[in-house]
This record gives sequence, structure tokens and C-alpha cells, in this order.
Amino acid sequence: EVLDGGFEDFLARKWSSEKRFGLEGCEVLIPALKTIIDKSSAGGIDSVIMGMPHRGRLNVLANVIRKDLNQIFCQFDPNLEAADEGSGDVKYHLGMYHERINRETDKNITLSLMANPSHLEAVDPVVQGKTKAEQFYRGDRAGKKVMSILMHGDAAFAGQGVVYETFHLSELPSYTTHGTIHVVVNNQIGFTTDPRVARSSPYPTDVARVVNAPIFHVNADDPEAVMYVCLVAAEWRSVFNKDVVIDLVCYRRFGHNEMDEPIFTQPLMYKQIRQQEHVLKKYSRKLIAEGAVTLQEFEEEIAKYDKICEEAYTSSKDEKILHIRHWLDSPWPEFFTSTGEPQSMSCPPTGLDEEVLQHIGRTASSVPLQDFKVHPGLSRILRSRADLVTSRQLDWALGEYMAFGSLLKDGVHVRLSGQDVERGTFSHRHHVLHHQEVDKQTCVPMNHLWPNQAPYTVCNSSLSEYGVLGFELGFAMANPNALILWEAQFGDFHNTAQCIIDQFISSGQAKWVRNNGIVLLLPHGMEGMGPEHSSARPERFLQMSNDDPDHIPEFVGDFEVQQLHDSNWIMVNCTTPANYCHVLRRQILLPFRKPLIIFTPKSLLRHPEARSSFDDLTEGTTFRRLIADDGLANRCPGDVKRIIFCTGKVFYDLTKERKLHHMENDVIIIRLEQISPFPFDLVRVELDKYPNAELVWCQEEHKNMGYYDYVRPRFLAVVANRKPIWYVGRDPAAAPATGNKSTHINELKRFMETAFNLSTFHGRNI
Ligand SMILES: Cc1ncc(C[n+]2csc(CCOP(=O)(O)OP(=O)(O)O)c2C)c(N)n1
Ligand SMILES: *[C@@H]1O[C@H](CO)[C@@H](O)[C@H](O)[C@H]1NC(C)=O
Ligand SMILES: *[C@@H]1O[C@H](CO)[C@@H](O)[C@H](O)[C@H]1NC(C)=O
Ligand SMILES: *[C@@H]1O[C@H](CO)[C@@H](O)[C@H](O)[C@H]1NC(C)=O
Ligand SMILES: *[C@@H]1O[C@H](CO)[C@@H](O)[C@H](O)[C@H]1NC(C)=O
Ligand SMILES: *[C@@H]1O[C@H](CO)[C@@H](O)[C@H](O)[C@H]1NC(C)=O
Ligand SMILES: [Mg+2]
Repeated sequence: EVLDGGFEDFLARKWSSEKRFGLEGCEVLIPALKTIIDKSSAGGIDSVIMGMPHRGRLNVLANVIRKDLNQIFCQFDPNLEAADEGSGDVKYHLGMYHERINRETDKNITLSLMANPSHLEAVDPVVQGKTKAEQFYRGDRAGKKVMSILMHGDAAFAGQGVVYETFHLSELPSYTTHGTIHVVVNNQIGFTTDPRVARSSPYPTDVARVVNAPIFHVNADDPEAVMYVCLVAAEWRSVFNKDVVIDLVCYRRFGHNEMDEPIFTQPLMYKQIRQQEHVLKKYSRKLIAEGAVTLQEFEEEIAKYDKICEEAYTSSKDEKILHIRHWLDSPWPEFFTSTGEPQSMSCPPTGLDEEVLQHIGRTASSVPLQDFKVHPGLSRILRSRADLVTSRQLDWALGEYMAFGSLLKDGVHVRLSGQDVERGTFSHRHHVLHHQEVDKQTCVPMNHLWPNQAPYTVCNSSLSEYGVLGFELGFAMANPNALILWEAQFGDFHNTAQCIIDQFISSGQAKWVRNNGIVLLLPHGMEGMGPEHSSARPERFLQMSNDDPDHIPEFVGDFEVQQLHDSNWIMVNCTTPANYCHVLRRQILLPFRKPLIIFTPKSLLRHPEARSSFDDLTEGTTFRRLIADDGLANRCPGDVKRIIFCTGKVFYDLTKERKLHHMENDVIIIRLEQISPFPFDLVRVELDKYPNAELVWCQEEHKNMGYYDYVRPRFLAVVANRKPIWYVGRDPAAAPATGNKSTHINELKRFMETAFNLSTFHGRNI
């Protein structure tokens, strides 16, 4: 193959056997992006956030974002050691952040390319969320300063549903980024698959018609037409602030990657492609014929670029270590030290001043606006909230209020997004009050707490999980000092967003060295509602936790904080509103950010025993990773026969049952509130207290679900395999819950009996 100079050619010459997903056949993408950026910069944009797939990514990094070439080249060196924590990622996935002068406009512009997984289009909502956040924190209400550009492949754009979800966010008030420019590299093939069998619409871009976005189909071999279209698109975006699509109709000169032979599957197409003259040659011939440039000038330009590449190549040989940290799409310079470490390894106390609690409590139970008519039913709810506050008590909704309100007071932005979160799926939250006589008149009491408080955003999302969770994840990337929460309507539904959870949330830091503090609220609990609406699948999250099941970490210093620091994420299931409040506050007070998964209650929202006193939240109190049993049995701990460890709502069933059997002296019930990372240190203390007791893990989920597989080896590690840990709970099953209410009740009854039958396991071996 005759190669004709330029970046891709250079890579091909130096690393002929490396995958790079070259841009050959759509080289025009580079000047196209530059044109869009120049025009947007002239229109006032000073920050562009981009998302793109594999095709041409290195080229975009080098020639649009202008990442140092030697930084790109040294990534091709397999022997280079990474200087940073984490397992890293392949070179065409890393992100990038770069501030530079725009030569056209002489203005500074920040360009960032988001890191992304292989999963095509998954990054789309993430880019949108990050863009929205930057707009929000800069007060750019109309998208005049910050914008996003999304690039797509033709097959992925048509095939991936998340594209559609992302388009449907584009005009929603709390999700709009005021216009995205989409650029599709339409090479008329996806790996080995023809458009004829890859989509049912005439154009790959037809999905954009759902929002009536203008779509420009343009011949990528006609650079002037492409530049013209890019100018129009950028102008459209800046005038109308709506999405616009550029369909670059092109071809893919080689295989899917450089190792791939396309002629096996597309013989006729590739015969044609081989006869295509390189666009650079075609266009330069035209320019030379027109007298716009001379042949000599053209050849000098080619040689000049080649020299730049050669020099960078030579200096890349001197790089001794690879700094993944140089590839951050969202640096948080004030949050970390200059080497990227947390500022400290401790967490300030999360307790709150009595006066703050009272003040938030009063606001939460009032209507801060004059002449604002709320529904009488809601007035009743607010009154009973006020009664709780007077008696210094908290229910779940108030616990949440205390967490959000106190963070807002400290200048931390709080954003809660998800389906119907404003009221709350279970009608317990009521963060937005609706005027009963004036349409669209609403009041958000949380925004009336203090004059200098940070803003509170609460927004009902579209009926999407994948798109919306991705969006909130992106939002959380912009600013470490913000609490960003996504709530699933029921925990079950998180699995339509599984890709965001697997590819970004659980592994993002390991791959891309970037913390993220997003919080997932997943309503969970076996309450007889059938196979769906029961389980948020805690076992899936636990299986992806990176703490070693067989090894108890030795830490000098603060065990809790060290362990959190080394974890990929945190999983809690709080049984009290106070603990829920503490864990949300801890999330922001920690000197680093980790995703937090909270299994949240449904019936417990109103459970009279699932209340806390203000005393559990005042100064000096903290999040309790484990709640010990301080009942009767502690008088003679040596006589305790059984310790039941559990987590979540089943605790209330267990205490009720124990009372029934009058077994307060024999059985201890301990709650794990933080399940992962496993509180080895606290569990050990408890086990040492009751040397003669047998150990039981009790859960309401089926045996192959829930927490059992996760906690079992960890308990055994604590007791050094000297004792078994017995299982009490539902039998293994295929579906997470039965659809038969009476079966549900019988199951519960049966395992409650087992939990308090002291002869069940007695004397049995493991
Ligand atoms: C969600 C997802 N499914 C499958 C793949 C595997 N895959 C990688 S590239 C590709 C073809 C992409 O075609 P297109 O979107 O047209 O981009 P092109 O490579 O042609 O630029 C496929 C199927 C993937 N990366 N992500
Ligand atoms: C661009 O930013 C740099 C520092 O980041 C600053 O020194 C320079 O003055 C800025 N230039 C313009 C034109 O704003
Ligand atoms: C959001 O959803 C809640 C239900 O949780 C509903 O009461 C409220 O009216 C919705 N708000 C808007 C602005 O649609
Ligand atoms: C915790 O998990 C249990 C199931 O073990 C579930 O019923 C409960 O709703 C979860 N959350 C809380 C806050 O208890
Ligand atoms: C539900 O289960 C009970 C016993 O657990 C059984 O008698 C009943 O027939 C079941 N109902 C249905 C509809 O399956
Ligand atoms: C307790 O367990 C033993 C052993 O499994 C069993 O024989 C006995 O019937 C159980 N007792 C009750 C009250 O269920
Ligand atoms: Mg394609």
C-alpha cells in the first residue's frame, strides 16, 4: 500500500503491527473538528468536551487536542512502566484535558476528550453530564461558554439505544447542554457488517430525527463542502442552542483495525476503495491546479509534519515512565496534592450542630413561600414532620434532609436525579411542592435554608436508566465538592444501566485514575412484591468489590479511611435514618471520592422503629459501619449461644422474633451497615466479645443472592477458619423473589424459626 504522509501514515510506518483504528478514508474529520471548534470559539465558547469512539482517536488527540506527540508515542512502548496506581487502559481509551490558545481567535480554549470503554456510545450521556455540570458551575445558563461534541460510528449510532436516550435528554431543563454537535464517521461499515443488515432506517443518522435536529449529509472527499457544513452546524448550535448532526459520508480504507482483512467480507466494496485516491492527494491536486498553493509548498508542508513526528518519536524514547495521570479528562487540582494524592488520610466528624438540625427540620416541614397553597394531604405530611422535629426524631426522609441541607450549608452543591425523585417513588420525600391552584408554580424548601447556601437541584428524569445514570456520572466528574445522586425507581432497574456500572463506576478509577463520588440509591427489600420490585441485586455489586476476601488488611492509622481509600467502591445498607445521613456526609468529607451504592428501604421508610433521635446525629456521632447489640446478653457475654449477623431490614424481623422467643440472653443480633469494604476490624471486636457463640449469617434474600457469598469468606478470615458460619435465609432460586404472597410469608416464617432454633446447627461440622 502506498502511504502518503501524515499522522496515520507515520504510525503505520513505526508500528506496523499495532492496532490504532486509523482514520484513513475519513481524514477530513480532523479539519472538520477544528473548524467547528474555531467557529464556536469565535462565538464565545471556551470549553469543549468531546466524546468519541476508537476510529481516529489518536489522530484527534494529536491534531485537534494537540496532546504532546511523544506522550502519545510512548504509549506504544509495551515495556514502559506506569507511574500511577490502577491497571490502566489501552491507548485509544484514555481521556485528555488540555488548555491552549486557539490560533484562529487568539482566545484560550479548554479541550477535553473523555476516557471511555470499548462499549460504543456509552460515553455519550457521560459527556453530556460533564458538560451540563461545567455549565452549571460556571453559571453558563444558556450554553454560551461550554459545549459538547460527540463523534460516532455509523453502525453504533444506528444500533445503540443509548444514543436515543441521550437525544431525549437534550431538551429537558435539568439535562440539556443547549445543543450538541454530533459528527458521524459514516464509513458505511461496522466491523464486517453492511448497512443493509445493520439498520432499518435509510440513514444511520435518522435517530436524530426524534428531536428534529438538522442533519447534514456531506461527502467526506470534498473538504470544502465539509468545512462549509461545519460552519453552518456551529452557527446553528450557537444561534439556536439545539443539537445538530453532521453525517460524514466516507469509506474505511483498511480493515476494521490494521490487522484485519476487509476483502473477505466486502470484496466488491474494497476493490472500489482501493481505487480511491487519497483525499489529501485529490484536494492538493485541485489546489495546485487552481494556483492556490505550489507543489513545492505542498511537499514542504508534508515534510515539515513528518519532521515534527520524527522528533517526537525520538524524544519519546527517552520517556522512562508512563504517567496515566497525564491523561485525565477531569483534573481536580485543588482537591488532590500535586502528585495526585489525597490531602490527608482521615475523615472529619460527620455529626451536626443541634441548631442546624432544628433549622433544617423546621424548613423541611414548612412551606417557605407566602400564599402558596399546598395540597391538604401534603400539609398533613408536613405537620407530622414538624411533630417529629419537635420530639427530636428523624424518619428516613428527614435523615436525607439533614444530610442534603447540612452539605448545602457548607457550600456543597447537591443534585438528585432519577425517575420521580422529586416526590419520591414511595411518596416520602416531597422535595418539590406544587401550588394547587397555579400551574407550574413550585417551591423547593431545600433552597430556602440559608441565604448563602449552595443550590439544590432535584429533577425527575426521563424514563431511562442507562442514559441518566451515565449523565449523572459525568456530572459528578466536574466537581469533587458536589453530592450527585441517582436514584433508581426500584433497585431492579439499575441493570438496564449495567454498562455504566461495570465499565465506569466499578472500574473507572483503576482504568483512568479518576475518583468519582457518585451515589446510587437503590430501593431494595423482600416485601412480597414479586420477582421484580424486590431486589437491587446487591450480590452483583459485591462481586465487583475489590477487597480481598481471604486477607485482613493491616493498616497503620485510620482503618476505616484507609480501607475506603483502597476500595473501588462502597456499599452500605443503613437501617437508621441517622446512619444514612452520616454516610452521605462522609461521602463529601472524605479526602477522596469513591462511588457509593446505598440499598435503600421501601417499607422501612415508615417503619416506626426505623427512626433515629437527634442524639444520633449531633456532634460527636459518626457513621456506624457496624451496629453492635447492646442488649441484655452483654451482662454475660460468655453465655451467648449464637451471634446473628445481618444487614438491612431483616434486622427488624429478627429482633421481633427474638423477643417472641424470649431469647435476649442467648442470641446477639449485629447489623453490618457497611457491607463493602468489609469492616474486618469491627467484626473481630464483636467476635472476641462472645467466645462461645456460634455464628450465623441471616439474610432475607435467596442463598445464591444477597450478601452471603461475599460475607462468608470474610467472616471465616476473621475467625481464621476456626468456626463455621451458618446460613439462614431463603433457599437458592432463579428469580429474586416469589410472586406468591403467601409463599413469601411462609419463607420468612420458616427462616425466622431456623434463626432462633438453637439445635439446628449445634454439633454439626462444616
Ligand atoms: C456496545 C458494543 N458492542 C460491540 C462492540 C464491538 N465493536 C467494536 S467496533 C464495532 C463496529 C463499529 O462500527 P461503526 O460504529 O460503524 O464504527 P467504525 O469502526 O466503522 O468507525 C463493533 C461491533 C463494541 N465495541 N461495543
Ligand atoms: C491563556 O491562559 C494563560 C494561562 O493559562 C494565560 O497566561 C494567558 O494570558 C491566557 N490568554 C488569554 C488570551 O486569555
Ligand atoms: C416529578 O415527579 C413527581 C412524582 O414523584 C411529581 O409529583 C412531580 O410533579 C414531577 N415534577 C415535574 C416537574 O414533572
Ligand atoms: C437493606 O437490605 C435489606 C435486605 O437485606 C432490605 O430489605 C432493605 O430495604 C435494605 N435497606 C435498608 C435501609 O434496610
Ligand atoms: C401460593 O402459595 C400457597 C402456599 O404457599 C398455595 O396454597 C397457593 O396455591 C399459591 N397460589 C398460587 C396462585 O400459586
Ligand atoms: C430445630 O431444629 C432441629 C434440627 O434441625 C429440628 O429437629 C427441630 O424440629 C427444630 N425445632 C423447631 C421448633 O423447629
Ligand atoms: Mg462504520
